Amino acid sequence: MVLHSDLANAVRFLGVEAIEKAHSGHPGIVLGSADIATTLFKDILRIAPNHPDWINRDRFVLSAGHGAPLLYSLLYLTGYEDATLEGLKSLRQLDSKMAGHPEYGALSGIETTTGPLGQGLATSVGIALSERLAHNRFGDIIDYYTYALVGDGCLMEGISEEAISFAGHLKLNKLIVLWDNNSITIDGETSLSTETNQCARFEANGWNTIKVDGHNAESLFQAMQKAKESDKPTFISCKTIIGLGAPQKAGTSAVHGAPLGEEELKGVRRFFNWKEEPFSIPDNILNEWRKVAEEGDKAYQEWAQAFSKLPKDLKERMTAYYNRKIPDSFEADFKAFKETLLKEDKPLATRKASQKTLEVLVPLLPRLIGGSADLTPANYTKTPSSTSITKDDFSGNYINYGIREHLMAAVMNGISVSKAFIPYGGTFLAFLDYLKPALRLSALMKRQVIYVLTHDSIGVGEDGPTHQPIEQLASVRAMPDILVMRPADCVEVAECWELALKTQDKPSILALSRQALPRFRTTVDENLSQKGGYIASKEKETRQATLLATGSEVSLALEAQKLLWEKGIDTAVVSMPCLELFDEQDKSYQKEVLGTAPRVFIEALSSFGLHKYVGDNGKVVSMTSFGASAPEAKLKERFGFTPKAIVEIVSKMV
Ligand SMILES: Cc1ncc(C[n+]2csc(CCOP(=O)(O)OP(=O)(O)O)c2C)c(N)n1
Ligand SMILES: [Mg+2]
Repeated sequence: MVLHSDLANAVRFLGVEAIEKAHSGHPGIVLGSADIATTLFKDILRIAPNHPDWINRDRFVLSAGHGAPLLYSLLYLTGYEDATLEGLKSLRQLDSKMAGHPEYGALSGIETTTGPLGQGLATSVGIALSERLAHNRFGDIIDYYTYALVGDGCLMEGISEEAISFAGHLKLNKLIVLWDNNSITIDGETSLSTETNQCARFEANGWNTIKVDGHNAESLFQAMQKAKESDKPTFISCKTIIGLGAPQKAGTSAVHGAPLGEEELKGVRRFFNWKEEPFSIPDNILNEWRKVAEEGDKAYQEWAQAFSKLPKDLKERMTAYYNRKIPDSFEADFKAFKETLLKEDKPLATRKASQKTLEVLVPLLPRLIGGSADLTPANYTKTPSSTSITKDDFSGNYINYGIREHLMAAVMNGISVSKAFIPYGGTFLAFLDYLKPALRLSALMKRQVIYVLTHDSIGVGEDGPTHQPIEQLASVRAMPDILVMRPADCVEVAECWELALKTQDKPSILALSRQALPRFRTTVDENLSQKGGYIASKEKETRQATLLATGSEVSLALEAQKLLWEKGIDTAVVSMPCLELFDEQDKSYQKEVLGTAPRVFIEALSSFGLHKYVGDNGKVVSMTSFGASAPEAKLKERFGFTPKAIVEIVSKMV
């Protein structure tokens, strides 16, 4: 007979031996949370290791990402094909699928990347919300639970507050959070830095709470069963001992983040009476664990049967959603829309052009789930076809995130890894830094998440320097695997939205203006933004100067060009909506666009990263300080963003 403790010990020893072999890792949580994880994976989770992509599997998020070996051991034991003993033996080594922290895409059982504390908890809110959305659209065929294992650290991070209050508000009752309550973090006891009564805090946010002994399998099982029946999200405080069994280090921070060492490991073996060789699991224990896969197969087959009996149109709709199919009619419909933009003769803020685009996209793509962090009327993210999701009605397609930018980005990650939907969400570009850690995970996970960041320069005007972005765009341009786009007129906005929708393996940022901008594009036949930069207005005969610009500064460059022509300086204007895409073009194309004449790059943001486009003899006209509170026109004059100022600079260069 195989006991719960045998199963848990298999998890423990695979984990700590892997850490020992790697000479690095976090054994404390592996030893301390193995009982919680064993109950969850053996008795509660509905997963199918042989069908890891089953869309209705329960989701498990290891928010305390430093416990990665715990997850890897569970994935191996329950029979995920890609989680191997060899993998465990190469934990944390170059090219191993078992990295220091769980990386989305590395192993099929990793639901999201975790490691930055708090992110997993907030992402799991998005995964749980996706379940509600999909359940509403497709019915009972989607009804999974989402479980997150969090540590003291996750609960101390600010993002946890946003996550807890949002999930409580929406009554996401299929979200169950398990707290590895060991009262220890890296620096020592949690009493060094917190007094928080976590259960009271969760209850105040509308959660159901349960307290259990985190080493008692029966109580853990009862608590998790009860949690599944709640009409609110549930927080289970599982009291544990970090590094359980380590003779000197258990219950102390010494066991948090360094291998046990020979002596301590011997002690742990004695404590649990574990006599197996490293990485060796007795057949009876492994067989018992592998029953998870057998039961998973059955659950999956039953579900597949139920799916096959659904009405044909529902099946087709679901398949299209989960395969991320863009409807066949999209190209023609969107082209027709772009043609209407050529009638747009009044200047239009690019944020408003974005709304016009969304007015077409939202009905065309029901997979789009929009939202804003309480700036809906400023971001123009809502359309007549958008309906807000409420705690009583998940039929909508728009999320009022409240003033929770960081949570918004993490929820969008959760929605994105759930595959059915494409999330987009808005805030001001100046507040990008409030959501940056989650945006970084969108990029790291290569997920399609669309950030609509408006009020993209000193053009904000009177709200002043707190609301005027300077360094934000440069900071995201420095990030790998993300498209940063700053369209210059209504046509470019539509083109950039098209790129964001078609780029399914990266997040996108659309940086949009508050202020109105004239349309300069006269054709829509080709998506010119796709090349990242292109000649917006050619020189008349022989190029003597080139003005490069993005967003609102393109129309400024075009005005300057006219004045320069009057002065006899033959100038071309290049629009650069996406530097990343421009950098990917052939050298010959880049040379043709940039030309050999002196170049000036104009962008009313930080110059960081722009000099390479102008060469040694070029100039960058940018912000070198924070902005100021004043009407837009005054600010442009003060900071040198007028046609006259540009003409003066160019005149001295040619
Ligand atoms: C955002 C963030 N800040 C800091 C860290 C570094 N870090 C990793 S684990 C940890 C302590 C976590 O304590 P707890 O969650 O209680 O884990 P335990 O020590 O109990 O395993 C810290 C500070 C991190 N991973 N992410
Ligand atoms: Mg802890």
